[in-house]
Amino acid sequence: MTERKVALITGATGQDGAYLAELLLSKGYVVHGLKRRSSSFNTGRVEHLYQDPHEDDPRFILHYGDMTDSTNLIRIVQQTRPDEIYNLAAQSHVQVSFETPEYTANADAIGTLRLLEAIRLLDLTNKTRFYQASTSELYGLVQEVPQSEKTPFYPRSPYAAAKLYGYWIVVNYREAYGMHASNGILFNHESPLRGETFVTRKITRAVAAIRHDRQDRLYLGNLDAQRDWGHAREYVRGMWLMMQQEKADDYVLATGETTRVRQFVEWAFADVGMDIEWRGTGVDEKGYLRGTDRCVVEVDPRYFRPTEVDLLLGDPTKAQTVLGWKHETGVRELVSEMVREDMKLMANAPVIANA
Ligand code: NDP
Ligand code: GDR
Repeated sequence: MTERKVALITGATGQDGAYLAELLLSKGYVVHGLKRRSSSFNTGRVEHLYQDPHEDDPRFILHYGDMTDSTNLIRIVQQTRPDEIYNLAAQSHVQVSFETPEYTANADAIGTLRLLEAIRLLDLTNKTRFYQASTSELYGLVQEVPQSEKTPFYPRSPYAAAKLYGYWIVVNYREAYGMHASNGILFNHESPLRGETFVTRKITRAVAAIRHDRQDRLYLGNLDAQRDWGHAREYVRGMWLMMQQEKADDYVLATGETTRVRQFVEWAFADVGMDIEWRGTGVDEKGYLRGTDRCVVEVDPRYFRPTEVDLLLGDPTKAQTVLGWKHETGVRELVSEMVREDMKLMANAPVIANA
């Protein structure tokens, strides 16, 4: 019998971690995941994969850990001796990174280094392959459209600056030590499992709440930002494909189509048969939003970022050619799936506080 492959996923409780764990389990892997200690349950996205640790030979095992704790990471890598590490854990919210820049650097930048060092210290350089969750946020200030592996980086947030370190330390460990370490430069990818504070999920959740009369308006920031939105389930397959290549390398995963936030909002409300009343771009001298009438979508400057990324549009040609990867779900279909799932959740939710 051939040995099962072993994977370690950091960020296993996040959107991508959940889809990736599902994919790897379906391929016969033993999957170890890192989860953070929290005062309430944070494993909702992987509940369906949960296996009682008392069962014989469990294939999905969660370990407490944190990207800011070297000894913990070294111990988990030592215990699990993975064939593949997928480093998905991160403080992944761009706006929050302006509030918590030092923590974001610690978890996202130095956390990546800690894992690479764990592989090296434990003499696993020739055994363990490494995937780094790099991001289209690295491109930041628009210099070239569409953006490919060759486009220069210009990070526009503490998050992106931390991820820039992560990107380059991965390249360096590949070149310096011959490690099989790859960067997936992934453009935005969403799903019904997306965190509720990212704009797509915030919108689809609000649409469902408004449709069910549980919320009367949706506050948003920059409606003109343009993003290349794909489906998370398809992007985790791209991560896995990168790890199966003989040679490590860096790849863009994107759809090659970009959409404004405003358009996403329009499609989402259209799906539940509602018209939008757009309101307010300013605040009065006291800092209150102008206008008191009931409305559906209102711009609130508190969601503006100190520095914004205006336009992301990826060129996935290399991934198509080398990995044979291509997105399947278009953005319009993605919106409908997310609205449909949030409508179901809202119909079953007892009481929801106004967002
Ligand atoms: P999520 O925010 O949904 O998940 C992040 C995961 O990281 C969660 O499991 C979270 O734990 C965990 N985490 C956060 N901080 C720490 C820490 N200090 N120690 C250990 N675990 C931690 O992100 P996504 O799934 O959307 O993204 C996965 C990765 O891909 C991230 O690195 C993100 O930056 C990157 N990325 C995402 C893109 C996207 O569009 N989704 C695009 C490009 C890159 P908990 O559940 O407890 O919060
Ligand atoms: P992003 O995703 O910053 O691209 O990072 P997010 O959904 O937060 O923002 C996308 C765009 O929408 C604008 N926006 C708002 N954003 C939020 N969150 N809330 C609002 O109310 C709002 N109104 C407008 C933003 O200004 C922005 O332009 C995501 C994360 O998953 C990162 O981890 C990942 O690296 C990148 O995608 C690629």
